[in-house]
Amino acid sequence: MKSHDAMYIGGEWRPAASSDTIAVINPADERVIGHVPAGSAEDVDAAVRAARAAFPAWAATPPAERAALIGAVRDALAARAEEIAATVTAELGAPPQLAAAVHTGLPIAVAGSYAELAATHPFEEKVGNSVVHAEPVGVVGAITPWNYPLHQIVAKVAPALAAGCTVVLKPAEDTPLTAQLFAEAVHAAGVPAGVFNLVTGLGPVAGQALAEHEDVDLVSFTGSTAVGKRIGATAGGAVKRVALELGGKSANVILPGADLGKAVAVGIANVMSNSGQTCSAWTRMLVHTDQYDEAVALAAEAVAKYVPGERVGPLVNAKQQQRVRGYIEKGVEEGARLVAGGPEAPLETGYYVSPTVFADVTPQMTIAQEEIFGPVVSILRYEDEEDALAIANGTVYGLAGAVWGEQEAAVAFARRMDTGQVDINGGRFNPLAPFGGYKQSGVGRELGAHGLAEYLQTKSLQF
Ligand code: TXE
Repeated sequence: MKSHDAMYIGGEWRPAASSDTIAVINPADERVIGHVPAGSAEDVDAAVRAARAAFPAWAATPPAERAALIGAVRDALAARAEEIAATVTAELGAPPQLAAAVHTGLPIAVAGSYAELAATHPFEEKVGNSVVHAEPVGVVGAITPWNYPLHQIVAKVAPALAAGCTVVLKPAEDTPLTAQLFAEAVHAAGVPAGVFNLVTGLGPVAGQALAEHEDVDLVSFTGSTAVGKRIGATAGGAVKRVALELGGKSANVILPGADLGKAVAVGIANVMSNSGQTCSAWTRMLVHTDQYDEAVALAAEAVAKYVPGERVGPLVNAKQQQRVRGYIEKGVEEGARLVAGGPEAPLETGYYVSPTVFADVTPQMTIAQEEIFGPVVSILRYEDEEDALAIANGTVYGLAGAVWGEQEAAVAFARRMDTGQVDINGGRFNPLAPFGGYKQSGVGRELGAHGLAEYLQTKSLQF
């Protein structure tokens, strides 16, 4: 893998302030595949200055021109799709098919959606005797995680640029090579210098410096709830805008009228995809007591198809592998019944975890409350719909969910769920629909017009 030994700041690759580097490791074979600079507060400051300098001209650029440049970024990404997919496979461990379809195809579609939205969004609106202008918030500090390396970047940078904001990106230290490819695409597209800047580095160093920088107007963060809370507190203290996409513990509610076989199979597939490293994963399967044993048998059958090293990749790093194995041990300790998998690593090399299914999970168990972020499904039993609703809503999170059943009943149930997104009988991904959390899953929305609105502030002129 090719890696830059520099930061992308002010339209060029510049050496970092210090010579410290971060090794990038392939989690499937534990080999070092590259090094990137470990950015410092000094690098972050240089990037924020570049973004500030570029802001007035970019904000004043007509939306149609911004749209054309975002379209050019989309095309530059599409032209290098194979290389992007290979890079995601190398630094995240995603199986090639997943890397191509989800990790590459999906963010390219999201970039395309913002090229269109930037061109069509009404940045000016008449409200009675007022004209309301939607103006860019300013300089954005974007901090992204490793689980969907390119998607997380595009979901922040594309709407920010569409709004007329300029950006400093601090990507996750585990997956910086995809971020460097993104910076190359921005450069190739001809986006003006300073509009997008990349600082690689560690979270508590470069990430924290960006989140605390006084000349950043909006911090958009996706990652752990613990870090998100800290960033939210800092932003609140400084009275600056913040968007947080945090953890989840989503419920997959199977109502008695559902196609049980399909609901269980898709539910298992949803969690096994990306080795369970998806904030919206349906990690709690809720089944009516009359269908419980059948669902558990179907789940055991379905999960057997997910072979580590083939359909299921490793976890991103040794720390995450340990963490997930620890949760599986905890599940056993607290009395849940292992139906498949377990805490032992399935392969000697690579940060793999066995696809695991737990039955007899009760709502208060740790594995039913905390985000595990691995290929682990908990199957819970409910007595009636009210019980199912209480269980579904009974965590601190509220990011996503699924309901299976007769259409009207499923929609009625979904409307009572405290969560930001619900798939009814296996819905399809929609890049225009808002994505984001209720409760401790976050603040703000990504994707579509709602995602764009995060980067805008309004000014009313009265006549
Ligand atoms: O997250 P971190 P980690 C959850 C998931 C996972 C857990 C831990 O449950 O098991 O978080 O993952 C940067 N100031 N999610 O440790 O540390 C960091 O460099 C500023 C859910 O990898 O939150 C990276 O760029 N930034 C999630 C980003 O924050 C800081 C996706 C995320 O890393 C920082 C990932 C600091 N003090 C993990 N410390 C989702 N919602 O999709 C770290 N960072």
